Amino acid sequence: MTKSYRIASIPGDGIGPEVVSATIQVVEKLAKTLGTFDIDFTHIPWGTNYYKQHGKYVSEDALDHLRQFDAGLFGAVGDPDVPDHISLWGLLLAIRGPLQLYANVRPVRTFPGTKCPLNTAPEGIDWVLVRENSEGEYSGQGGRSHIGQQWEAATEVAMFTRVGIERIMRFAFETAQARPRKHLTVVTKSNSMRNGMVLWDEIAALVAKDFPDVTWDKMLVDAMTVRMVWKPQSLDTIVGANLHMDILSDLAAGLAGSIGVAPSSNLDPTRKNPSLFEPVHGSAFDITGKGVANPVATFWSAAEMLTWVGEKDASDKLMRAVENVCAAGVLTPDLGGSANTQEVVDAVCAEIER
Ligand code: GGG
Repeated sequence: MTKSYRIASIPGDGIGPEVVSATIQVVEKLAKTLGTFDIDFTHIPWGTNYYKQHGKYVSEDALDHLRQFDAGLFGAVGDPDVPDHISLWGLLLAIRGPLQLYANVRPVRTFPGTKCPLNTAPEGIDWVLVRENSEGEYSGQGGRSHIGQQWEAATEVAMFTRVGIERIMRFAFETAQARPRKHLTVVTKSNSMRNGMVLWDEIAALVAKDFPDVTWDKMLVDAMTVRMVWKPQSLDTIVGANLHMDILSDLAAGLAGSIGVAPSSNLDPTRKNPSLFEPVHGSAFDITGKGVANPVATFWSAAEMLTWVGEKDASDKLMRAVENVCAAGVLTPDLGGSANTQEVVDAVCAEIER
């Protein structure tokens, strides 16, 4: 029997609608060509326009609504008219935390036909970054006092729990174990942050005992930035806290080629809730509406989504098509090419049909 998937499509702001619409065209072409599964995208209009009309970024029943789907495909959030912390907490963080999408997986790879812009890794980069996605600096703990006074104070508490660290550590070791090199680097800042980060170190050492076939090491986040630039081949799978990995994953994407190709998966590994797939990049207002946004990060996010729901062959076919198109030089300007978004879509669709 042909399997059917219901996907929530949340294009959001800026270039989000452009890259999500590009991806729907490509995934629908894939489903039609293969004929092995059906996929149905339902448009959900959450984002800054919705906020301007309704005073909130998502509907009242947002979480229950999302639970009706097999997965979500998200574009971007952020708009010059609204402070970034309002839009991010109103939309993305309002979904990730409550749905317990605690594992944010960000693979980074140099694509055929592209190269590392700074030439730090002439042979290309191939890493998987695992970002703890539910606590740490993004747990929403803290506040402001003495507002407007000289000694106004603001705290942003990095909150970590044993359960939260252990589940992401286990997930990261499993991810490393499934890759050929079986190597994990645990990133902390346990010299200056002497509570939460020390707990990370302790739990890493405990969980490592259950994975004797995985080699692992640990790095302070500041030193890690240097290692990523100077010794990229020494790294494979990398795990760290929410803020650290938010920053390192942008660096990784920039080193490997372009943030325009970097995907991410917000996973609930228990599968109680639908997972959400999105490009790493944001709304990119400088290029919104120009038709030149790179859709590859969202294509790759959709490929990760297909793997997650159980359509690995379709996912592999999509990635092969994207790689062939890149290798043939059909690249958007962020990768040094001159193709526009629709030309990349058309080239990938043609490649899928071949
Ligand atoms: N497509 C992802 C997006 O719009 N990201 C905006 C952003 O600032 N994200 C921060 C985060 O991933 O925590």
